[in-house]
Amino acid sequence: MNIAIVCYPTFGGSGVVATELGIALAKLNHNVHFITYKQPVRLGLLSPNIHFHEVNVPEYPLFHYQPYELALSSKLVDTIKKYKIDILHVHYAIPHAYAGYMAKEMLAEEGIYIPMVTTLHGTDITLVGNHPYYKPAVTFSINNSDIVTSVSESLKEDTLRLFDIKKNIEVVPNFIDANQRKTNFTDCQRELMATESERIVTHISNFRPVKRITDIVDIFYNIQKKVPAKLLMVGDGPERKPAEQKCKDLGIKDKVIFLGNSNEIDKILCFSDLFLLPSERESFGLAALEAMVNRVPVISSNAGGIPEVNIQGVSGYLSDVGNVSEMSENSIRILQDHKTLEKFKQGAFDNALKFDISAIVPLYIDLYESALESV
Ligand code: GMT
Repeated sequence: MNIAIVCYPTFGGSGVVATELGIALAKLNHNVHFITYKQPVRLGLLSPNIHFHEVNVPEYPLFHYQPYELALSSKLVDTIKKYKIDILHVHYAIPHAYAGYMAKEMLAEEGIYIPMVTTLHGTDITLVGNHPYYKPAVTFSINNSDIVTSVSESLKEDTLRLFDIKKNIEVVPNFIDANQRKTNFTDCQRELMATESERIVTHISNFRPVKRITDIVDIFYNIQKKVPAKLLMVGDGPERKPAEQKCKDLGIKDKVIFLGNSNEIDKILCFSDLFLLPSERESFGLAALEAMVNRVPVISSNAGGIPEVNIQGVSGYLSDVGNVSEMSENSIRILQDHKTLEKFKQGAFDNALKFDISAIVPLYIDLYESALESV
């Protein structure tokens, strides 16, 4: 198949999933065309099966907001015609499903029919899309997609509760490639980050308020009082500065390393002992799954779809949002002795295998085929 994928190219979960899916489809000999404003961060070298088409938005001083949706839908029309695209897969409803719908309509005028699969990722439904300013357009573009998927049962329920949806929503969970991790596992340079006796606690996100970054600092503050430890904070965003200040105020700044955005997530996770994800909301928690496949147990909140990914007492522990003291106690329980830590590391890895790419990518291919049959 010739498949066009529209996604955000930045360090967000939806862009990562879209990119990994495209790479997997290309390995299965499909032609994959990424259409977005920058080459996606997880997309390495382009290959004969992987193409990238940049959406350019010319600056015009009259416009307070430059019309990205317009440029994207025009680029979609051109690319779909030029490369004879069979299927359009848009990740994140805003504004991708809306631009995709417009492209479909323009192509229909020329007698070209292209099915559109829309994957809902989380904040496009629970935070941004639900805003009254966006809601009618988001509802319209979901209802006018040929196939709609969500990354968890929880997100499906949220979508049906918050929007007037007339379409069936298929749940296709996010995934990891367990095999790829095994082969990359040789250059784990733990000694660069901590001493032999210290445990390494890690958090990875875009540091937005929904991630409750200050809870992470509080949990770590409690951990390091009982267990020698370092905290690695990976990513960047509005909550980073306040978190750095809080570490200074608590006198733990020497034990916390802010690494900024990184493309070397697996390298960092391979020497981590515990992953913290106390989010206010989380449709899935891809970062937690990436931790688990690297044998890192997870202490998380029980928000949204996280309970579908992190299993209580097996791959880690879950608590109510904001219950910092319970999250701290559970972290210490996992970290305090080697035997318990090893048990949770194995539990995390075994649990991650349920989400291996080999089980999930065929689900998308089946959906593409059924969308094409309906043409
Ligand atoms: O939450 C983020 O940091 C990024 C965001 C995105 O839209 O890229 O992530 C959402 O999609 C991910 C991939 O499906 C999910 O794993 C995240 O749970 C989801 N984030 C939220 O729901 C807050």
